[in-house]
Amino acid sequence: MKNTESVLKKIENLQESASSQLKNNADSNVLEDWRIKFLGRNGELSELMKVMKEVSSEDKRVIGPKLNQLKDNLNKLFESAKESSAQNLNDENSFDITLPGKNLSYGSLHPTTLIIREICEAFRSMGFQIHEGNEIETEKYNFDLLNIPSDHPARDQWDTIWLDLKNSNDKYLLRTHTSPMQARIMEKNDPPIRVVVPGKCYRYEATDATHEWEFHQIEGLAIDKNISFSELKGTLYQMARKIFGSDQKVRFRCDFFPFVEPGVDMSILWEGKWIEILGAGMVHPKVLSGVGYDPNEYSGFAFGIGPERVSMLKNKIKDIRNFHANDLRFLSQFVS
Ligand code: FA5
Repeated sequence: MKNTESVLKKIENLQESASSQLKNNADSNVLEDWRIKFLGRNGELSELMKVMKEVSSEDKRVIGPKLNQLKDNLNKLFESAKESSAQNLNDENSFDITLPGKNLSYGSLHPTTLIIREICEAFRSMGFQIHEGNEIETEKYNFDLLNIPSDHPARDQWDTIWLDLKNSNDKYLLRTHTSPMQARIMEKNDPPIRVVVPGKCYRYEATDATHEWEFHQIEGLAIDKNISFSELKGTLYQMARKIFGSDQKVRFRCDFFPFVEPGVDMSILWEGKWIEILGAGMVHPKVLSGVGYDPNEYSGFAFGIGPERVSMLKNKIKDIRNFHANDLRFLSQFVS
């Protein structure tokens, strides 16, 4: 007579060794070997079944269901292994490794981002830091601290998008230029300052080939003791040579901005024509004193560049509206 305990142990062992020997993704030959070994006519399960003849009818009631359960389990194991190997086989058949791979299309940097990075890098190499600012401004920073009081005719130059913010004493607007960052940076820092501030600006104006209502500027500001106009010229000339090439010619002409004195614009000679790319000047003493700097001690220069216009010249782009049209035929020309 067989001992019930030892039979139950054998059932358990067979279950364990059968499942541990059935490898994932086995090929059909390995599967068949497994089937013969465990489920075949002379396999380990059949062998174990033979004990039923040797046990008492009382033990049969305990061992019988366990053996049936084991048989059931082994059959299920086999079926599911067969299914998954068939699946693999199908996958392999449908995959022709000799076919050329599919090209993934990558995103790329926007042409505005590219030119902003290029211009900022030109200034960074001359010791300028890069800083960003807020696009929603108050009247104080966009106009008042830049020596543009509310009755000043210069305000008419900027068609402004005012914001109707409830419960606020300040007047808010979408900044018309990046120059408010001059005051914000000077208020928070002591000289020496050398910084460029790229960012978006907004003006309520009709669009055409060279004007957008939403565009970018890169503001620049350098404040220290004894900064002179020749440093302004030298810095901007160097930037133009870095962006457009070492033989680039530039031209400065007088211009008026209330927050600089004197004020200039800078043009570059491009395909035989002088094209204006930025406004600049020596920071006005009123702007310096407005942020608590002593104009007798400190001086400096500021400038505001339109990066889209620079990119238009460099890349022969005829219409500024291409930058925001989201047309892949345009954008994909800038994939580096
Ligand atoms: C200004 O906005 C001054 N804040 C620049 C400045 C800064 C002067 C510091 C002195 C000292 P202006 O409006 O000219 O100036 O704009 C400067 C540049 O921004 C232009 O040369 C042009 O490149 C770009 N720009 C201006 N308006 C638009 C527009 N509607 N669309 C695209 N680019 C524009």
